[in-house]
Amino acid sequence: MSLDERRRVVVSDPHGHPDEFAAALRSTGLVDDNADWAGDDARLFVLGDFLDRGPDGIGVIDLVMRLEQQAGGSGGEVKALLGNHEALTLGMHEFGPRPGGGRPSRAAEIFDSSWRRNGGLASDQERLTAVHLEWLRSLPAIIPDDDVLFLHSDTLEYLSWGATVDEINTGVRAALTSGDVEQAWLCWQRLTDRYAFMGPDGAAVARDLLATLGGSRIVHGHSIIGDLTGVPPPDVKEPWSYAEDLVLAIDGGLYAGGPLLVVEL
Ligand SMILES: [Mn+2]
Repeated sequence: MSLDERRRVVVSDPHGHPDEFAAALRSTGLVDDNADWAGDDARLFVLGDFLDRGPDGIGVIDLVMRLEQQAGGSGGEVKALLGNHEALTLGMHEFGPRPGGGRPSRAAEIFDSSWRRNGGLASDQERLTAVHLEWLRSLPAIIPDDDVLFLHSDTLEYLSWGATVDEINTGVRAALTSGDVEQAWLCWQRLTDRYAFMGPDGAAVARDLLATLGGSRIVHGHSIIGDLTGVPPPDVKEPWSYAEDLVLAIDGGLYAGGPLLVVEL
């Protein structure tokens, strides 16, 4: 059980769809018709992948940043996690080919092709400001919240950076600000891994990760419920609890025709 008695809501993977994101939040009373915070002292967790695959990733980031500011005014809170697409966006910005920059390096070509294959939009890259970049680089990779461990990705790769939440968040931030293309690439690759809690050992794997990092339940986005369960995304209606109820998947797969689930914990 949560020690904090305020309402706790979680949503993930809005992927460039600010209007759908605002509508989903509006349906649970967290924002009003202008997409301004109306959630009073509620706490909203957004588990990453703001960009790519949808038309307006910057619009999603601007909305989350604005709600962060507004929620504080009424005793609420908005907390955002780093997704693999944020790592990709930062890598593309820093190491991708420069327009008119001549022949790109091999590293630039690799980032560029991966970004294209994963739904990257030039319009998002062009609109990234210094404020967006600083905000993205400051996002934690993991948020522990009382009983819950919030992750973007269903992977154990987080442990490559350390054995505590602080070590991991510090390591990821260092990688994203290192200026080192190898570290930036590894960050994107590791956070793209998935399915760690599936299969017969899934519960044991989840239990081990919770014993290491704390919490009694993992809540993640990233791997869409349709892919985890075989249910077509348009038929997904609710989050999926699995691995002996130690893990909750909440990404309905908006970009694949599924719902943007807003989940009360
Ligand atoms: Mn993801």
